[in-house]
Amino acid sequence: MIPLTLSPEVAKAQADGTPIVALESTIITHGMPWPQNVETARMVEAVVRDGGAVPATIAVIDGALHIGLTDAQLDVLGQAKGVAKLSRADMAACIATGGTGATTVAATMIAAHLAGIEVFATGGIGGVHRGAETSFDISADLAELAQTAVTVVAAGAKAILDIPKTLEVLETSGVPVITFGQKDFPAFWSRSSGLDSPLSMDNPADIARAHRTRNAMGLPGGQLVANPIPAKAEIPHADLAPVIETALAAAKAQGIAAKQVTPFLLDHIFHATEGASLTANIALVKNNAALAVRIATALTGLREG
Ligand code: PSU
Ligand code: MN
Repeated sequence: MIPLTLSPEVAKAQADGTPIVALESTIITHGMPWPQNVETARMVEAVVRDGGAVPATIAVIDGALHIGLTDAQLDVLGQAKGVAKLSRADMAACIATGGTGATTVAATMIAAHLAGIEVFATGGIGGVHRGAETSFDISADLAELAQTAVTVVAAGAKAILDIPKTLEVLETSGVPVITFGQKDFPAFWSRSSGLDSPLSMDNPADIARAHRTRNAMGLPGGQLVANPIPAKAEIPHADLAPVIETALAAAKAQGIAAKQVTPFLLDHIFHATEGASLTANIALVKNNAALAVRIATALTGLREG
């Protein structure tokens, strides 16, 4: 098997049976501007530690697959220019050629699974883009959820995506979509997308048991846990809708395609909202990390039982 570079903290957690929560790095390099990206990464790691678990931020650095980054590595990654955005298609090539790259949800799931980590927290997953019927732009995150047994906690899908089509693809690929604490599927910056969530649970222990039951049944793939943004941090959909339309139009006018689409839209919306979208994004990632800790802790209990 490919060698993993575990941070000392992660190695100790594995030896001790302490719950571990995986975290992605594309949100740092392509999802938020510096210095808020590094500050957020540190805050999210602190949330995980405060909950009694250990954070494992994942990235490829000089050809090594890191499970857990040091503070210094986080700093370098957060300021580096031109870091690759890695998904299932290109992570192995990056490792094989000694490159450096940040992991998306898909790549982070693969790495977490290799390291035996079952729970992963992020902001939002990639999904079916609007206009996918002509562009075919569907994030590899969805196919990954269908095949890799990691439970991913996110704040639903962003309104820059086609949320109904995203839910359809998840259903077709057999991915459980579990909204935490409400019936409505959340839409990242807003608590509600106006769509019913396929599943809903109020208890992290139920989510942990559902994860284990799928494993026990031999069903491949993970679960998407949709955790609504805290009410006080929410941006009403009506406020964001025109900003999103402008961002999508700008992407089209500038011929933005493939991997550049999501980072371009996030950056555009950050500027158009004068940072309000980022403030909300930070709040929801922390909220997701806190829930991921509870699920990871519940899973540890099940293993012992
Ligand atoms: N959502 C965010 N911030 C992000 C991303 C999603 O709020 O930074 C990143 C994640 O790493 C996700 C990726 O896996 O974007 C999806 O990219 P694409 O749409 O190109 O598959
Ligand atoms: Mn895409």
